[in-house]
Amino acid sequence: MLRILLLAVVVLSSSQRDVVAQQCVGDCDADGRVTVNELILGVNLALSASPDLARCRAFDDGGGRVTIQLLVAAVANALDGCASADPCADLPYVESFDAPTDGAPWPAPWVAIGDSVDVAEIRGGRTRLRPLADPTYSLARMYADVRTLDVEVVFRVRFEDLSTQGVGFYVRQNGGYLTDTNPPGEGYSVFIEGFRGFDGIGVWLERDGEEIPIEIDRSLSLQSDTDYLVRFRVTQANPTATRLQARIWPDGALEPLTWNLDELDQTPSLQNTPGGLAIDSWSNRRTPSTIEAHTLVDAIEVRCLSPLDPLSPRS
Ligand SMILES: [Ca+2]
Ligand SMILES: [Ca+2]
Repeated sequence: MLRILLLAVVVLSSSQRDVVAQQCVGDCDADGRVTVNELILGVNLALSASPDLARCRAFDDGGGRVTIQLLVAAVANALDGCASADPCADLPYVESFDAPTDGAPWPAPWVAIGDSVDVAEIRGGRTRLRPLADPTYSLARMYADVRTLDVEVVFRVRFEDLSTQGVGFYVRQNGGYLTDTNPPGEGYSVFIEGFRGFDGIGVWLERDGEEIPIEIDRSLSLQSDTDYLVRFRVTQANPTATRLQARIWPDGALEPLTWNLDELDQTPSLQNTPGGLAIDSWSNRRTPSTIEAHTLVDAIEVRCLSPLDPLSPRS
């Protein structure tokens, strides 16, 4: 039975590879390759009535099942390599969060990661996110498996209590949460903050689960309960460096022509490394305090900047 299914998957993969090879499905240990052992594990999980997907999240279809399409994609990734997948396959990604019902969960593919989300819901056509107070680092993170590499992101952000809060928006994010997951969190982000005695926008990276500022513009003057728009561009400048550009302006005002930040970063593990989207809600309040304020993110647009994409803004 196992051999027949594997054979069927291999045959199917030749015709469906282009359709499904958009993420590194089947790469259980996230080492950038899909091995025969990982394929066999996937088939065994597919044959199980109640698959233990903790053994390999890279075979989860999002609903706790291993579908034939996922197995086909895994074979394609085993043959072609993970990096060969089309980096624009999931893009553009546009989400208005205009859910009809207040209190609805964030729409798929957004999921909470890290066990630190207290509130994550839709209210008034936008997201509300709030972390659980932690003894050392109060950070809620939502993740979306939307493949990004060279991209431009625009989103709207609002703070209920800017003096205690920050909001991060990650691309190339690997689905990890700080050092709590294996592998730990990695990615590039823009971070808007007001909790350290200045109002700022920064470009940051997460490496081995540690969030590190690359550069911060501390010259802003932001306010709570006010809508801002943020544009964040991440592009592979050359094989060893990524360019990170970010700007913020009040919603309704004319968008500035200049970037607040325009930086290069050479962290090896983040070069040419695709990943998903993540949104962080940070609070400087820690236990035994509680956290009452939310951060609100809305109107997300993510566009591919690959020169292969005819709709790319770069062209
Ligand atoms: Ca692997
Ligand atoms: Ca909305």
